[in-house]
Amino acid sequence: MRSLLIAAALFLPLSAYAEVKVVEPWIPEAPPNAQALGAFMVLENDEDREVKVVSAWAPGFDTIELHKSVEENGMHKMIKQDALVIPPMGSLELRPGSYHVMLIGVHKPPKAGDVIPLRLDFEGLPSQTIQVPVKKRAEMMKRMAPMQGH
Ligand SMILES: [Cu+2]
Repeated sequence: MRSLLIAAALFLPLSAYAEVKVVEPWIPEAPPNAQALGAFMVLENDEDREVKVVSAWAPGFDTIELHKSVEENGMHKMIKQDALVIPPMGSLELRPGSYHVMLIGVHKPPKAGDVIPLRLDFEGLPSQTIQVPVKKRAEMMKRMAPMQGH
């Protein structure tokens, strides 16, 4: 029992510095009159406890929220989330029609080829700033199509 406790204590500092892996982040190119944009990515969690994104920030927007898109009675709507929860030893996919980071109040519509620094704030872990490329929506949707339905 005593050796177990020591082992647990030794592992604590390690997990405190573990980072969430962000895979293939992207933001769709904005139409000229866009008021808000979604940011999409896959968040991977190697820890054996859930990890939460509780807020986000990027320059060039009035405010940033965490959202989930849902269909209700044929109506498309977005529901503000307190956190995006990445399950233990699992991943959370942010994609059109589901979870996303909502960039609201676009100061200058970003174009394909731009890169936006996006800071993700985690509960109990250091924040991470990731570089998110802006891409043409049609291209990305085509690439994602084979991935859907599983
Ligand atoms: Cu949204």
